[in-house]
Amino acid sequence: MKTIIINVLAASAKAHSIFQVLNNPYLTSITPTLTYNQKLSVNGAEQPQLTYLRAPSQPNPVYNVNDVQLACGISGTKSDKILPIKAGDKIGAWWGHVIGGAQRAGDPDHPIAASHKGPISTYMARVDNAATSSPSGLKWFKITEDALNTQTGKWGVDNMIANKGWSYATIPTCLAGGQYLLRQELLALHSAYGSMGAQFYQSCAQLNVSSGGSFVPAQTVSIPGAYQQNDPSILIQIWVNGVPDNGRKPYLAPGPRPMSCP
Ligand SMILES: [Cu+2]
Repeated sequence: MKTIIINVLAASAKAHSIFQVLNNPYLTSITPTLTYNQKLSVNGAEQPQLTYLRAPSQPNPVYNVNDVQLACGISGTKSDKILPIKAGDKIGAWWGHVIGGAQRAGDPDHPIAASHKGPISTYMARVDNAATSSPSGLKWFKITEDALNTQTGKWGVDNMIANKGWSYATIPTCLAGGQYLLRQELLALHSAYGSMGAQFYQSCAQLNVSSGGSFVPAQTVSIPGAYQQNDPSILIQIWVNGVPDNGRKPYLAPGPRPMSCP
C-alpha cells in the first residue's frame, strides 16, 4: 500500500489532481502487494518460493510497534515445511515488490522503492514446532543487523538492493540445536519523522537447526514489546539537507545488539 501511496503522491505532485491520479494507467496497473521477504537460500542454494516461510500476502507494513503482527508480519501465507539448516550456515532472504519479484520489466519498486531507507535486522527465537508454534510470546534475540554506514551513507536497505533483493544472516555456530523461527525485519524510515511513520516489513522462516553447540541466549526480548513508538531509532528524521543519510551520524537499529557466541 505504501508503494501505491508514494506513487499517488508523486503523481499528484505532478498532476495536482486526484482525478488525473486515479486515471494514471501506471497506478491502475499496480498489484496491491508489498515488498517482502518471499524466498530463502541456504549457503547460496535457493529454496522454492514461499516455502519454509510465514509471509504477508497483502500490502500494508506494520506501523504500530505494539501490534502482535510485528513478530512475523501481517498474517498471509504460511508454509507447512521446516527448513533443515546447520549452525554456521548462511541463510539468505529474498525481497521483492510482488510475488515472483518485479511487477514488470524495469519495475522501479523492485526489490523495494529506493526511498525506503533503513536497517535490516535478523532475529531468532526457539519454538516447540517451527511449523505450528505461535509467533506470540517468544523470546527473541538478534543475530545480525545492517543499519547505516556513516562513511558511505548506505543503509541496510541499500545493500539489499545492491544484492538484487538478497539479505543474509549467518546462524551462530554456538547456538543450541532445535527448532527456531528466524525473523527478518526491514524498517523503512523515509517517513519516520512523523508519528507512526516508520514502516516495519517482516517475515519469519521456519528452521530446524542442527548444531554441535549448546548456547541458549539468556538476553532476549519480546516482539512486540522490544520497541517503543518514540524510540530515537523509530521516530527519527533521517533526511538532512535533502539526503536520507541521517547526516552520516551513527544510527542504532531498534532492539538489542546482536548476540555473540561465548
Ligand atoms: Cu512503503
